[in-house]
Amino acid sequence: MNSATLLTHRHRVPICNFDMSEIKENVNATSGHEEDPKVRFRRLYKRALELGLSEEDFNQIDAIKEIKDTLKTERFPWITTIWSVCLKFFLLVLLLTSSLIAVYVFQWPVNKTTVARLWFVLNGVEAGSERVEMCAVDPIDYMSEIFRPPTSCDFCRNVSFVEKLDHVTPERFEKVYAYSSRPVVITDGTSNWTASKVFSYDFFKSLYSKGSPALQHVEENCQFFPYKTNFTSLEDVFDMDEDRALMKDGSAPWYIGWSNCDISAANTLRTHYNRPYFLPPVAESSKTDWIFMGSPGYGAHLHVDAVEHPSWQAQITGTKRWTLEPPPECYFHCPSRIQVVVKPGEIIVLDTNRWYHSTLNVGTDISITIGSEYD
Ligand SMILES: O=C(O)CCC(=O)C(=O)O
Ligand SMILES: [Fe+2]
Repeated sequence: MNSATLLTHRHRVPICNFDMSEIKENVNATSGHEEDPKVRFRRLYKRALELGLSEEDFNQIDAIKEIKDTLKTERFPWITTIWSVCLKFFLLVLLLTSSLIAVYVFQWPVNKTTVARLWFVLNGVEAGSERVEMCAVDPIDYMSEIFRPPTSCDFCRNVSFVEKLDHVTPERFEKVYAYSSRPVVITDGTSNWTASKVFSYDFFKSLYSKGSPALQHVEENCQFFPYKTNFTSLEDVFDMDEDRALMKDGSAPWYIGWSNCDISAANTLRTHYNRPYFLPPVAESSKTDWIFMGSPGYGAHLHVDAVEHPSWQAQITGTKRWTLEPPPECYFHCPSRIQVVVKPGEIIVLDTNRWYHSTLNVGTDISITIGSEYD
C-alpha cells in the first residue's frame, strides 16, 4: 500500500501520501523480540515524520491527544489536585449562596430575617433586631440590596410630593396611606404629647444612666447606629463632653440612632407619647421604639431597610429633611427623588422597605425623633 489514510475515533483524517512500506519494515524488524513500547513508539514517530507526516497530523489523532493529556497530568499531579479542590470549594460556596438567595427571595422555609441573621453570623457580625441588620451595618446594606427582590413600581408611580395632612381619620389613613407605601406627613399627630417638653439629650442620658438596666439592655439586645460618628455604643454617646452634647460652636457634629427594647424605659417613654391617633384600630404598633438624635447638618445616609412593616416617626424637636428615592428598577416609572421637611410636632409615615431614604437635620436645634413600625 503506497498511500494511507489514518482513521481516528470520530472522523477520518486525510493524510498526505507517503510510503508505508518502510514503516512496515520497521515494525517487522522489531517483531522478533519484546521492544520497550516507548522506544518503539518514538522510533516509529520519528520515521513517520521523516516520511512526511506532520506534528499537526499526529495531534489530530484522539489517542495521541489522550496520551499527551495523561502525560501532562502525570508530570504535574498537584495541578489536578488543586483544581479539583478549588472546583469543589467553588461549587460549595455557589450552592450555599444560591440556597440562601432562594430562601431569602421565596421566604421558605424561614423568613428573610432569619436568613439575614444567618448571613451575619457567617460574616461574624452580631445579629440582633432586624433594623440594624438591614440599615446600619455596611454588610447589611450590601446584602439587603443584593437580595432585595425587584419591586413593582405601582407604589411610587404617581407620587410626586409628600402630602401634609391633618385631622385624618383612621379609616381614610387605612384606605389611602397605611399599606400603599404612599408617604405622608400628619401635621397634628403629636398635639397632646408631652415629649416635646421632656425629651432632650439630658433626659435620655438619665434614662440610660451608667450601670442602669435600661442601658445594659440596650447594649445587649437593642441596636445602635453610630452613622458617621466614632461612637461605639449608647454609653459612649452619653459620655461625650458637655460642649459637644450641647452642640456649642466648634464642637464636632454627631447623629446617632438606637432602638429601645427595655420595657421599663419603654414605659417611661410612653408616658410622653401616644400611639398615633390616625393608625387603623386593628394595626399593632411594634413594641420597639426607635430614637434618632443629633446636631444640625447631620443625618442618615441614603439606604433602604428590610424590616417587616412600614413605620411612623414623630419629630419631637428640630427639623429634618427627608429625601426619598424610588428603587433603581423604578427610575423610569417614578419621580427620581422627592423631599419633605418634617417640622417639630409632625409625624412622617414611610415604608422604609421600599423608599430609599436619607435624612438631614436642617434646623438649628438638636433633632430628636421617636417612631415605630406598625402592621
Ligand atoms: O431618622 C433618621 O435619621 C433615619 C431614620 C431611618 O432610617 C428609618 O426610620 O428607617
Ligand atoms: Fe431607614
